[in-house]
Parts: sequence; C-alpha cells; structure tokens
Amino acid sequence: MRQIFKDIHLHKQIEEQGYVVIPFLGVDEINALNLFYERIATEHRNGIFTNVSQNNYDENVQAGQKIEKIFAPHINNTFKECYIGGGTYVIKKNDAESMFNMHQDWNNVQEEEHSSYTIWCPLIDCNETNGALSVIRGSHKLFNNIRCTTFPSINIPFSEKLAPYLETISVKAGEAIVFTHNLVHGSRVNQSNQPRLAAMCGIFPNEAQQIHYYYYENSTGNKMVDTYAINNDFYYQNITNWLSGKRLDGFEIIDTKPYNYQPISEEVFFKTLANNFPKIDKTNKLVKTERLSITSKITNFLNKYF
Ligand SMILES: O=C(O)CCC(=O)C(=O)O
Repeated sequence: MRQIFKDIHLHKQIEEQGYVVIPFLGVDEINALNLFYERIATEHRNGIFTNVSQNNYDENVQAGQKIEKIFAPHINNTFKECYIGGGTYVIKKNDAESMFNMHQDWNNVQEEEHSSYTIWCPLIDCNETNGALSVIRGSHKLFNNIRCTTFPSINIPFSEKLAPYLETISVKAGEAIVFTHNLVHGSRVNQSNQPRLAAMCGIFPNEAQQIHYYYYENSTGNKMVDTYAINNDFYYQNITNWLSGKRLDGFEIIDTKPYNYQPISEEVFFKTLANNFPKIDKTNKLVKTERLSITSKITNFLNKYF
C-alpha cells in the first residue's frame, strides 16, 4: 500500500507487522486530554466504552476536535498526505467487564486499494495489568472478510489457545500504537486500581474516501453489500444508533455489490493462525522466527553472510 509514514522504516514495519509504536504526546498534552475528558465523563458506566457510545453529538464533536487539535502537529510530523478522522476517548474501567475480545475494526476504506489506521495513545502507562493493547502481529494479511455494523468482526476471547499468537504491547503514557484497521487486536481486563484512559483517532490517505459497509439480503435472498461514503458524523451521532442494524440515513451509497468474501468462523480463524504461524513450543509460545516474512528472512540471511 501507499507509504503513509514519512519514515520508510516505519512504513516497512507497519506493512510487515500491522502496527508500530511511536513517541507521540508530551506531558502537557496528556494533561489537557485528561482534563477535557473529566468534563464529559459519564457516571456509572462499567467495562470498556467510548464517548461515541455514551455521549451526545455536541460532546462527541468537541472531544473529536480536542483530540484532533492535540494530535495534529504530531501527525503532521510523522505522516504524509493523510487526513485525521473521528477523535475518540476509549475508557477501560478497572472491573471484570473490561475485556475487549480480539477483533478487527470496521472497514473504513476500500481495503483492496487503501489502508487506514488507528492512532491509539494511552494517557497513563499501560501494561499487562491495566489493559495494554494485545495484537496478533501480521494478522492484517490473513483475512479479507468485511466488518461493519451488520456484519460484525470476529470476536475471540482471550484463552490458552490464543495465547501463543498474542503480543501485549506495554507503552508509556503518550506513546502511541499505530495499527491498521484490519489488524486483529484487543485488550485484557483492567486489574489495576484505576481506569485506563486512551485517546485515539483514525488516519486515512488523502486519496481514500472514508466508508462504511452495509451487509443485507435483498428481496430475492441474495447477500449484498452497500458501500456508504461517511465522515466523522457517522461516529459522533452515537455509534449505538447504527449497531441496531439501522440504515445509515444521511450518508450516500456509492456502490452496491454481491457479498463475495470468506466468512471467518472461530474454527477458520484458528486454522488460519496455525497454518501461518505453525511452530508452537512446549511452553505454548509461538516460535518467534515463524513470524518473519520471506523478505525478512532474506534480509537476515544477507546480513549474516555479506
Ligand atoms: O482501548 C482498548 O483497550 C481497545 C480499543 C480497541 O480495540 C478498539 O478501539 O478497536
């Protein structure tokens, strides 16, 4: 896909792994984002949630603008020819309901032609205990199914079976994980004594329209997918609106096509992982070298012998 990072090494890394970690916000910016969240924080909400599922349109717009304004200079330093979309807070309360199963995010661009990304930046240090992000490195290359309100992503709980494939990425407050929307990711329960707050936004190549798919069966029983052109309002109008399967009123349909993808059952998911990362050792850990692509193997070989 087209290079979106100014730094070619970051570009290669994200193409290969599906994510990169970058230094991002400073202390003052973290404080400003924390303070703003306190203004719109909702009461009595457990588990993991975002302001776009909890707050009203005006608050979501203000939160988005705040996040985008603080992120923008760093985005301009790091990325090229791209636009920012949908700044949001994601809150993981320190309770038993705060697990976010492993999933892929919705398609936000036509992934046959473009890649799109999330910048996820925690506002406190994050590790295994308080719900750092876990990813399956390279999983953005493995599945091509669509993900949208009417065709949800895979949703795989954390388990022994999944454990060998996972990497949990500890990051300091203000460091960001940039990941492709089709990378399989999630986060465990927050077992610390305080909520974990993160701010995030989408990054889209300038040439890519933001989209949302709508899967349905037509009157003759054929499986179909409409493509809506969307913008930030889709998120800010309160995401639970759309999760009921409602049509995306107010947004234009720019394409209609038959559903022609490979659905991913849990069985298909684990078979695909086993085929792509075949070596698991006796301690139930993936043998790391299996994660390397052919390109990395050739580079390693060249570095070793020349
Ligand atoms: O913040 C988290 O723990 C997970 C967020 C996430 O997976 C998402 O927003 O898709």
